[in-house]
Amino acid sequence: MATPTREGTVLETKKSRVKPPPLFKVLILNDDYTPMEFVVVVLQNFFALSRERATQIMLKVHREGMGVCGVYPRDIATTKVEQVVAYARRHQHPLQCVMEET
Ligand code: TYC
Repeated sequence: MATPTREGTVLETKKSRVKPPPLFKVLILNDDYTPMEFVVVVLQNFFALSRERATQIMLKVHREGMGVCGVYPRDIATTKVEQVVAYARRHQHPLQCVMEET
């Protein structure tokens, strides 16, 4: 496709051959032992969610088994997963956090 400018030059647009970087969902999984309040605090502190949104997501995970905390580029998703799992283990809770390409 060619787009003439006012100055008379022609800008040729070219189809990009590079794919946009992939995005990853960060998910938390339900378990029978991690306290609900702990999960809400994790969602607020690591995913910058309001108390209300964090509570909604925690309850969805509690009822349905898993839920999305956020969507990020690979490096950021990897760091979130590592931080959440390390924080949960430090507090001796079995909370699981994983990532999955969108
Ligand atoms: N099922 C847990 C309980 O009843 C609460 C919980 C919610 C645990 C979400 C993990 O990702 C989770 N205490």
